[in-house]
Amino acid sequence: MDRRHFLTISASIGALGWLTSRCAWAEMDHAAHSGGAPVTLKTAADTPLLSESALASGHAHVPLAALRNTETTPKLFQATLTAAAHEIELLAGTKTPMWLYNGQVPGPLIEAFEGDEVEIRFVNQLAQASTIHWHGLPVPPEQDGNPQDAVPAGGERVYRFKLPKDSAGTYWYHPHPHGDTPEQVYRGLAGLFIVRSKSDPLADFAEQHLVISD
Ligand SMILES: [Cu+2]
Repeated sequence: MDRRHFLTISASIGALGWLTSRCAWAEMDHAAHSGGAPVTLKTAADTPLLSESALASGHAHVPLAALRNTETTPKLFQATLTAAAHEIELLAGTKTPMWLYNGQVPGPLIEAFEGDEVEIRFVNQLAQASTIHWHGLPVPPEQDGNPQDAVPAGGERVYRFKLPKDSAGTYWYHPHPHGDTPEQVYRGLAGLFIVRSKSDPLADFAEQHLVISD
């Protein structure tokens, strides 16, 4: 990896990490001001922090698992995202309860092209209402998982939108129900959405996708 490439990747990771944490905090702030259920976060006083050596390190980076397109028709991306509670072994021997899309942390990576039609069936197996908000994507309001369009616990719906020309970029998706957005995001519901261009001038660059959460 040459230095320039490294800087490019660092800049992308930095921007995404910043975006993710900034949005999560903005959502918490929003919930605090909109009369949503109070958000109670455990503090270090409740739960001691892990030692630095408790987490795995030194391993090769594992690529993000992609959401498989179940449709063979060209220019159509069709798949299902199911939000549900899971227990994940982030630490060997310890089960951590999380709420996840398709059981994956982070949620599956969605990759599609400008001009594609996207149809994502959302199955809500959480015990509370939820939505999927396509953060930053140019999506019609009624398809953008806004709080007024919540999918009830046990319900489902299909989100349909077309990825317009010049929308190529790195985005993320997350729940956006009224009042419960912070809890659903910090329990693990979030994933990357990459829109590609057929004429990407940087297509030959190697990529590595990281999702940074806290
Ligand atoms: Cu957002």
